[in-house]
Amino acid sequence: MAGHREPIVKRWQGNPILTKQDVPYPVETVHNAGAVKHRGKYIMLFRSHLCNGRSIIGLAESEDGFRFAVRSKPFLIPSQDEPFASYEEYGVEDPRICAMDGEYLITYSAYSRYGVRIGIAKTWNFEHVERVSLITEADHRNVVIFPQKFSGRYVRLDRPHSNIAPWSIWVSYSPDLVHWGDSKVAIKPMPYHWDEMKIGPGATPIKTEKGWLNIYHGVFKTMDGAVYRLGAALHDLQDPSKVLSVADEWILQPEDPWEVTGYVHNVVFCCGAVPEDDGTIKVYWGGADTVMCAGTARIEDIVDLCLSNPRPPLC
Ligand code: BMA
Repeated sequence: MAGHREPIVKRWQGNPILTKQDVPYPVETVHNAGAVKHRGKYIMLFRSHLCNGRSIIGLAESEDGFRFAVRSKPFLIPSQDEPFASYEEYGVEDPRICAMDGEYLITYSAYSRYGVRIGIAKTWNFEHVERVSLITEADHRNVVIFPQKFSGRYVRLDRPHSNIAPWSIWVSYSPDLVHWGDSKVAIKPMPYHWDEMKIGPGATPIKTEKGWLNIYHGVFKTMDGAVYRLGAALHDLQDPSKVLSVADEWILQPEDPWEVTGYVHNVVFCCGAVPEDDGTIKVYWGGADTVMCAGTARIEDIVDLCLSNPRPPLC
């Protein structure tokens, strides 16, 4: 028997795919990018720390999903207009992109003296971008919107902070992208497990035959700090608040030198994955909050991992 499992996510041999040297304006990091395919081209909206420690969002484009060129100007910087300006003064972070009805909804973390909340911006062409709404109070992060409505409502996964329970993944609904409610907990970290400290949604969910694939991050606290890994879960196709299965094992952990060492060591953090017609996906992740990396996986392999060796979603 082999001493290790075949990797589910195969790393691109040219990793890291994007670093601060590729950015034509001054930034210190390039990480945690949302990703989507738009008119045959791959788009990444990536986060960068500036030298003052606050973050902005840039745009990179690619023909093949691996070799990216960065636009000359940032894509999303803190808004000057209210009500957004007050809540974005410390920066905008960790964007996710959801293709919906011919537009792209971008959810991002908005940081300010009042905490962290989630904003939505939208674009149809990645040239113009406009703010839509601030959809949570403090403290929420990691919102992904399902790329389909359910009984006429938008559905999101998110991760509120709480001092009482470990930070879990929740689901909420909205008729209009402004008002959200009917919230329920969906997945909780599992005690003494690779994701025991906290979990949060990662990539925008991907529709598969067996359910919505949710690639999420899970964190384990060690004597040397936290380790961020990626895991996978399946949500019911008709009712995404219903979790069909959570894979017991992670699908990716920090291993390459630029994932193990950097601005924050031992981090792989996913904000986007792009499904392809041949049954594979390209998964994108930030390495050590410093660079962007990519890999490929067969969707069926991740789904099988969820179904063949699950752990309870709420334990
Ligand atoms: C999380 C977020 C992410 C970051 C990760 C590791 O709490 O801030 O943006 O990648 O920590 O530092």
